Amino acid sequence: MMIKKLVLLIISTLVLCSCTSCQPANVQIIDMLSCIDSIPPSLLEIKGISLYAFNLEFSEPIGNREDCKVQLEDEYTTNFKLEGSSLRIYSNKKLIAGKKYHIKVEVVDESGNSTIVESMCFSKNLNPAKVLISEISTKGTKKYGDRVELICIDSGCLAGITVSNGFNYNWEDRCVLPDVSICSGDIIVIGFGSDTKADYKSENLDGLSSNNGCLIVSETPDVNSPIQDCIVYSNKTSSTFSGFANRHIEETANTLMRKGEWELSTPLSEGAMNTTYETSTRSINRRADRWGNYQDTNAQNDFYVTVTSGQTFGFKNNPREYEIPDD
Ligand SMILES: [Ca+2]
Ligand SMILES: [Ca+2]
Repeated sequence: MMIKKLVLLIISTLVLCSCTSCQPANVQIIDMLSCIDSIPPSLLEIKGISLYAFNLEFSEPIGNREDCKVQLEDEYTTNFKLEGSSLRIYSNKKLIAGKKYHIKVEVVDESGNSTIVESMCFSKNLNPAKVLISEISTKGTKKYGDRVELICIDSGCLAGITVSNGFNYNWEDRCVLPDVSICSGDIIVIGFGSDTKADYKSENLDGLSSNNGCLIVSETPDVNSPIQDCIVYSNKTSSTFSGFANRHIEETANTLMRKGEWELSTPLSEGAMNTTYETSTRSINRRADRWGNYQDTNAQNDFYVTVTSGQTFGFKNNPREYEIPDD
């Protein structure tokens, strides 16, 4: 045993001496010699997959089942299944669609490195409604606050449908809708300002970005959720960040355009819905065809600014468009 350790020490020393200028340094060289994985698994993704199950995806295969501990909220008893780097949690009781659940797991990789993860996760909505953004107000006042109106174009359940101003974890405000069924043609209003009267309210109520911004309706609050609709808006006066005056908005707009959710333009803000003439009562409205069907071509022409006092949150849109003064 002593001889083996001595040989290993000599080899380590030789390798270290011959690699003093190499990167990365000592820790990894010793790890390579001993072939020991010392990094615990990290959580890559967590999502609801049915009304009874969640799936957690880790960075590497999970080892022994006996070493794992899984815990869902108090009233729920659970079972779980391991499959490579996936851990599937099953609840013995039906979950509420679109509700946020607290999950705690302890997992151990094949080398015995353990990690504890605590996370909130939304349960799956199996019959999501389809909605479009029908009206928005980003220049709200106390009387007429910042709002987003959605119209249902395909009946279903709202649970988990999320309206946010950014992607994945990179948003400033959002509203995750509750377990409510709606029918085609139904209209709902989400308030983003603190004094707004609305059916639902955003998490922070800080108001929407007035002149430049993006609003995204995604099917779930999860990372990489399918997108149902979006709007990119700008007053097109800034010379920075592709005309959006803000890096986060520029990045979000760029992602929407790359995904084909909004028409690509150069500079990026050129194709955005123009907010110059919007006010607290002149909201931005989705355009309807002559039969009253809302159009969705993922471009600025899908929207217009309505006339003064023309906002109609909770009701059918006012078809009268604001006429830009000649001057
Ligand atoms: Ca769209
Ligand atoms: Ca309306």
